[in-house]
Amino acid sequence: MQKPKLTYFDAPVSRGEECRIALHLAGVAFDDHRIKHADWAAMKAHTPFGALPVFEAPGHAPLGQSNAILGLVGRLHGLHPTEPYEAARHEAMMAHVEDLRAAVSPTMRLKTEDEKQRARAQLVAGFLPEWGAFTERQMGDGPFFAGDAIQVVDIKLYVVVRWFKNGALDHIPASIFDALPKLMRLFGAVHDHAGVAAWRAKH
Ligand SMILES: N[C@@H](CCC(=O)N[C@@H](CS)C(=O)NCC(=O)O)C(=O)O
Repeated sequence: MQKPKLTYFDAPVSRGEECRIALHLAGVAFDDHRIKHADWAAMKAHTPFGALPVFEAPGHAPLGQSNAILGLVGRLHGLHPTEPYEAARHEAMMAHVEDLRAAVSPTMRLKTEDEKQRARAQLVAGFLPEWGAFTERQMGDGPFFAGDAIQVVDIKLYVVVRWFKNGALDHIPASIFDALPKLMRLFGAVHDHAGVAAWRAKH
């Protein structure tokens, strides 16, 4: 293996896309290995945690868990704080994003439309606005999570908010987080960031 490799499904979404964007912003020339869902079952047992993304760097064991990958890339390339307490504050927000995915993702596996509608109505009535309010409370004067410089936490927040804003989740309004000014400012700042826009244009 000559260069680092990031393996994820062939779609510009979720945990894999946030790692790809981080690697791109870090200026890392990486092998953007995209797999088909049909090939996943055969690969699953060979990954560190039975899930994607997986990051492989020459001379190191494969690394799973999106937040660990983001933290590593951020620390190596100036996209994550060096001060331990501030780094932990960013890591807490990244874990908060994973909590959001853990709440919403099970509704994608429900068998009937009725079950899905009911589960999502519950999220809209409680978990999602609470998640947004707690997120907003953690944010400062912006435009990014910790001021003027984009960091891996911003990429993670951007990708997860885009999931909702794209209207991809039936029964959850695409505008669910629109009333949160700091989160929306962050979303806009990441979206308009030259490196992020360049990545979007290419993929
Ligand atoms: N906590 C893990 C979750 C990884 C995860 O659930 N990945 C999904 C794709 S976003 C996956 O691999 N799904 C296929 C499977 O679990 O079999 C992380 O943050 O990387």
